[in-house]
Amino acid sequence: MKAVIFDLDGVITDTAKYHFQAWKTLASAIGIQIDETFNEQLKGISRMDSLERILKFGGRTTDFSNEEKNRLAECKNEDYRKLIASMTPDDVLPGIQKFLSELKEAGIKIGLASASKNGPFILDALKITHFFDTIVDPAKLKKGKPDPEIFATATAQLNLQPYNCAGIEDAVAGIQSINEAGLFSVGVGVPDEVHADWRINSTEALTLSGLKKHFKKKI
Ligand code: B16
Ligand code: MG
Repeated sequence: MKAVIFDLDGVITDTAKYHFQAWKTLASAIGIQIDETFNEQLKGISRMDSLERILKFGGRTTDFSNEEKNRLAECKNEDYRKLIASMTPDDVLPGIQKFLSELKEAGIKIGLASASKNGPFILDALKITHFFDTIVDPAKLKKGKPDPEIFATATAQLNLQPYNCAGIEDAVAGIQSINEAGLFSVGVGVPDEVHADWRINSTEALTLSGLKKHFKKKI
């Protein structure tokens, strides 16, 4: 195994609660009420695709021009940026800091495959940017998760073949992206109906020895 590619939200830190809060405020301002169950569908989904899903859910798909939709998405992002402004290294999920150190010491490359355009800002706030050998820019992708493009791009940026890499995800769309791109998939708390090569309940279970053991088994 030559590289591990991380998702951000739900794997490195829990920004889902802030995304939810910001989307809930925005949706409610245009007369749509969303709850936590609906929010599960937005995990790993790009900002604009999330807005489209909310509009569809509220039956308002055709009510806004592209310009208005861009403004709505921007409005949500401003709100979201305010909520994440106070993030610190204490917000790194359990086990992640240690796991990143283990990978670094073992000479295994580390990549980020997050749908979030705020990814680099969040890594900085968490003070873990230095661990990353590559970060995919989601603005340059043609298709978002569940399309394999984002994980395939991460491995290509490292000049590695997908089968030599592992990807870690918490969202259904994300794990589908890893599987289709041909990486070894690690699912953190993903529902039983989606396939993950190694299934764990919490990031605390992430260790290099555990990952290597399961990775070898698959090969
Ligand atoms: P932004 P991930 C995703 O992050 C979130 O899960 C998703 O809810 C969000 O809409 C998306 O990033 C885009 O985020 O608005 O900050 O560009 O799970 O792929 O790390
Ligand atoms: Mg995620």
